[in-house]
Amino acid sequence: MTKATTKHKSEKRQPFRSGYIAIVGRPNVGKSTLLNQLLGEKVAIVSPKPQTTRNRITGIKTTADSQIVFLDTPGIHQARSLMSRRMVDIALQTLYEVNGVLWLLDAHGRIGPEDERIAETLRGAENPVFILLNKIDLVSKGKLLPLIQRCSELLPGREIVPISALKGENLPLVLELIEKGLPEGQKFFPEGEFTDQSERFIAAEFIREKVFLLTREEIPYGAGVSIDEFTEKDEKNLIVIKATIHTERESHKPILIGKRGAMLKEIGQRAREELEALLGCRVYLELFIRVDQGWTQNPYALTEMGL
Ligand SMILES: Nc1nc2c(ncn2[C@@H]2O[C@H](COP(=O)(O)OP(=O)(O)OP(=O)(O)O)[C@@H](O)[C@H]2O)c(=O)[nH]1
Ligand SMILES: [Mg+2]
Repeated sequence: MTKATTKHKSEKRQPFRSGYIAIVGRPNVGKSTLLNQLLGEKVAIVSPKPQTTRNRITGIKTTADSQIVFLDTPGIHQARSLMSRRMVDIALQTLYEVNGVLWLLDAHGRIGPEDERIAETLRGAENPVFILLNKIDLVSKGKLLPLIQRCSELLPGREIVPISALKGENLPLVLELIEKGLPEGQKFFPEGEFTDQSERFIAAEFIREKVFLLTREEIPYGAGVSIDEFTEKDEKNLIVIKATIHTERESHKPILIGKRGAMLKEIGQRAREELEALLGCRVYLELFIRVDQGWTQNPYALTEMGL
């Protein structure tokens, strides 16, 4: 007999629900911030620059009543490079594999033609689509109503929730709405697991995030990170990570290294601190830089990076 039936004999316990939910939207609208806030864990990297997320990032939220598997995706935009095209394809493909969609729009930015194109894609969706108007902490209440109106015109008949992913505003309501719309089903992942990304992948992403945060112009967009070594030394409570930052151009290399290696040191130090917190042990991180001319246009190099 379960706890619920002994406690409330007349109350019937809700069936367990589970499913996959895509998080989509234009670049920089706050998709990865939302994923991290919903989970209370950092699984996706975040930066003020658009096109930060390049792969599909899984985040798992398990409660007593449900398991939601969130799929954070790269921003949908007019792709020019091969890498951008692959990123957008990842996002669009995800729409076919889920039980529901969170479509994020930026209340502080412009709602424009790219949002209209996304709306068109979502118009025929049979599963629940929730429109989340994000970054409401940056707009006055008076400006919100016309924006909500605009959203309802873009995609009629769908629930619209104004949120602040950064401040956590209205996120419990979002979770409640998602849960209600999920099909009955079992857990896909064991309790306690909050992502299926490997530690190697997360390590590469944390390093890439620091490149995004610390460098400017086209440098972050031409950078990719691969892990060359990831060795756990249990007896020393230490993980040794050796990673390579691939850069597209010879001219980017001295910038990534910095004056007397200052930039590379800063990238490494910040990534190491975060990795130590995530992995719960000391991390020895060694970074290398390699020029891979035009790797973002090379199909094989992109596949190597999981794109
Ligand atoms: N003020 C405010 N800033 C936010 C909010 N949500 C996200 N941001 C900021 O917006 C920027 C972009 O956030 P991300 O989560 O990386 O956006 P994204 O949609 O995942 O971006 P891509 O991966 O590039 O598509 C970051 O600087 C965030 O701190 C919010 O609710 N309020
Ligand atoms: Mg992102």
